[in-house]
Amino acid sequence: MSINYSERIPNNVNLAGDRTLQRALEHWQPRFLDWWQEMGPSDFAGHDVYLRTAVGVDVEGWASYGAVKMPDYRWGIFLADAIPDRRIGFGDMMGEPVWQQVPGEFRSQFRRLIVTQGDTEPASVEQQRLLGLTCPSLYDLRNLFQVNVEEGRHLWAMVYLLHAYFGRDGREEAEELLARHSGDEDKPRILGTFNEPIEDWLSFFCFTYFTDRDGKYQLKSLAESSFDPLARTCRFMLTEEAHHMFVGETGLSRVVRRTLELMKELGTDDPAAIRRAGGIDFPLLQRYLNFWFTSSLDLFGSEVSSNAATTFANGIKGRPDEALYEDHLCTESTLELAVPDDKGGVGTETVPMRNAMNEVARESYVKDCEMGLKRWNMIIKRAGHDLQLSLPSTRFGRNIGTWAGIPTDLQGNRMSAEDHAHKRPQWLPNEEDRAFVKSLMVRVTEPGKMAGWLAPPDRGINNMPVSYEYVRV
Ligand code: BYC
Ligand code: FE
Ligand code: FE
Repeated sequence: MSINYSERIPNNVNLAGDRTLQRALEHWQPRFLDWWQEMGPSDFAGHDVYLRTAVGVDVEGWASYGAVKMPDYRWGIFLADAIPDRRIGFGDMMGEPVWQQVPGEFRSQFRRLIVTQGDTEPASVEQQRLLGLTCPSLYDLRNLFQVNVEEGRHLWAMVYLLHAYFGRDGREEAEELLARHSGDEDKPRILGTFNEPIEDWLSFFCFTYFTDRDGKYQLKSLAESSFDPLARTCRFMLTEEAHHMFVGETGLSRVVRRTLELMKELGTDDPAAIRRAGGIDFPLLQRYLNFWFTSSLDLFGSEVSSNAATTFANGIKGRPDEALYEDHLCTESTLELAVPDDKGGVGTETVPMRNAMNEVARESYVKDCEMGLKRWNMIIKRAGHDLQLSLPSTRFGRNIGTWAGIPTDLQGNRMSAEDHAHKRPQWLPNEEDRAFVKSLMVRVTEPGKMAGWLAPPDRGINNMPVSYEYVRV
């Protein structure tokens, strides 16, 4: 069904055909707008931003581009087209028709997952609220706002499901999604990474590279769900998500390229010299990568999880790209996990596959993360340097799961807590790093100009030149 933009809430779910639901969502809409004004991007409400808006749900040509003031963005409800005769693809009910309603016995599990997914979307907007004030270029400012409005729409996607399929407690959860806030002492967001501050653009690029990519993998898992409206919502969200990770990957590439330029100009890779010239040295970049990668690993949950086993068995949440696996039941298979042994080393434990589904998803995610590193390392190598960026061990710096709170080095070797505390400033962003990065954050708003720590992008948005005025006063 095509998207209807003549309604107050644009949608392709025939909202006008269900007056009660439509009224409930129209009641939530002004609260969302209040939240956007209060917690969303600061200072730029009156600016024209060159944004893309969804106009269809086909993979090709689903977006139109044009100048929009963010508060006028048409947030709506868009589901990918239904797949005729779709069947459950994994778990105990494999092969049965998918569900158009939530089965009563799985209601609370679905609600928990949808609320958790929904919570991350506005959280990220809150985390990025002040970044516009220090944008490195108008091109980047526009990308930030594109990501922000789409995360706002992802919130709409989950709120639609809560309202349409969960009745009164769904409506209450939708209110709570606007009441919890990132980093709030009393009412924080649900998952760890979404309470971490994002106060500089290096963190923003790391977040969109690593944390939006967790979004990709979680959405892929939920796109396999037997609850068809959830699967269809997530399938469409994934098409939007690609741009968020593009912002992260190209942002970090541009940091690398700019640093290499400075190294060439200065004839040295000395971090102090690079900092004096206003660039981001590679050891510092590596520490930021370590932090955001590690934090995002936690978002997959514990390696051994009864929640994961239950949601897989019940067809609620599959593995990312379930079709790539041969065995969709996983009743007999097992996974070997690296676990801390009692001699201060690393041992192994064999766990039933269903309980290890979080780890299976995390492993796919790590492989995907490595692609960017390969690309950045290629750029570094081509410039004639031996230095390589890398991802730390998945055992390093964890706060969730088997390795939570266990001190290891970047390779995952265990070590004493004292030794770890001593080395930590070399491995994770330290006070000095943060202060330095902060000092680089100056606002650049002349069309086509870039801040000194960042190379320009290869091309603009939607075939527009890099020097296009992407955000206009
Ligand atoms: N921080 O059995 P466990 C995105 C909790 S990102 C805090 O280990 P389970 C986006 C867990 O909630 C994608 N708490 O794990 C990106 C549970 O608590 P309850 C977001 C954590 O349940 C950028 C307890 O520990 N989507 O879209 O198998 C910008 C035991 O859990 C954490 C989803 O996450 C943590 N890191 O799996 C914008 C998908 N990890 O319930 C957007 C929906 C675990 O016992 N969520 N806990 O009180 C899920 O699938 C699952 O809830 C999780 C955890 C994968 C998160
Ligand atoms: Fe999202
Ligand atoms: Fe995203």
